[in-house]
Amino acid sequence: MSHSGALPSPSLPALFTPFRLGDLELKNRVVMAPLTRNRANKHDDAPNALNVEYYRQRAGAGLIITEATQISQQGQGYIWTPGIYRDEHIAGWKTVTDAVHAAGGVIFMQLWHVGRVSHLSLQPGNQPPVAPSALQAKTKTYIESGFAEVSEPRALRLDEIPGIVADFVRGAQNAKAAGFDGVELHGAHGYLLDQFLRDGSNKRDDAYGGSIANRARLTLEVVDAVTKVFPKERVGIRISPVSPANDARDRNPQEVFGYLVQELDRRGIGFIHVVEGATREARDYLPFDYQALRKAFRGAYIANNGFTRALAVETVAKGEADLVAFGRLFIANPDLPERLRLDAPLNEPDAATFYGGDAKGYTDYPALGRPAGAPVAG
Ligand code: 8OZ
Repeated sequence: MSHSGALPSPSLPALFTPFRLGDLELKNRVVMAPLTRNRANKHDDAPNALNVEYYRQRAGAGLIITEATQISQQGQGYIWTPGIYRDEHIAGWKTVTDAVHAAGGVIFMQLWHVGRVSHLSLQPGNQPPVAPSALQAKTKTYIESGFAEVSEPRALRLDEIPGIVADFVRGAQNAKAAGFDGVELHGAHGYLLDQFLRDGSNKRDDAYGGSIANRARLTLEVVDAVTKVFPKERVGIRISPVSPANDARDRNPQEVFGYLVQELDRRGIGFIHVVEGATREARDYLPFDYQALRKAFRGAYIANNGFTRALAVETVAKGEADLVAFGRLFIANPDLPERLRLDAPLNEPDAATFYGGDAKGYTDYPALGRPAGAPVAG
């Protein structure tokens, strides 16, 4: 149902107007969501010229958030995802940020540690992946040979936790060296930070388990450390309070994420990026009051998950979100903000080419009025 007929209708919906994120001026409120595409270099997990072209084509976004990028080899859970822990990674990402900036875009890196969502074959020395507790997730990853059950993890020792925080700090420092405007922490979808937050995966009895404050401790330590690398307004976090992705479960998500967001507000970070509902399922998969998070947080609220043009326009017009992140639509439409603004037809995403492969289904989606693969900007 739309109320737009009854509301005063400004010539340009707020979704297409600029937004001030800290000291950054975003040219519109259409965000490119982080999207795993598995097309980094096979030999060193560094971004390459094809990845540069993909991001450059999408520089019309108000804000690009990169695909999830591992902060260490231990933080990797899928084959051919990019890293941000070696000099080659910094150099490769610098070519991406240069191209996006030259095309007038703003780009944040999503910093990622997968925790238990990994496989022996991807881990240093083929050792078990790490997790808050030694509980195997009921989920799959993909490795060189195809889909595989994730491996049984081992619990991180208390004395290893400072090293995890340090890896996030190194990731943020490297992202800064690579020219990123800011970073988003991946606190969603059952990866390491989310594993600590939730009682289904965190059975620890030390300072990082048990109470909600203890389960949120690692995430908040990472936030505190990374906001010393980037100004606090240039740090955001993605959360997915009710998503069951990668076997994420909690008995009381409203309370857990209510506490977390209250603490993030105290720290003054730039945004929370909220995956509303379950990944690739209905938004109302489980009851959750997202507006309670929005009201508890003075920074920007990015909403995500299955938004259509109409819903995004309405959500921003009503003030229920500052920005809306689109995933699948951005895969298929390099010029998505322009198409949405014009209410032009959209290309359909091809799921067969989402993960891995080459230019097909990656940089060959046509922009409006341009043949497939032709430059979008610059
Ligand atoms: C799809 C495939 C692999 C990883 C996420 C980083 O869900 C991911 C991801 C998505 O956040």
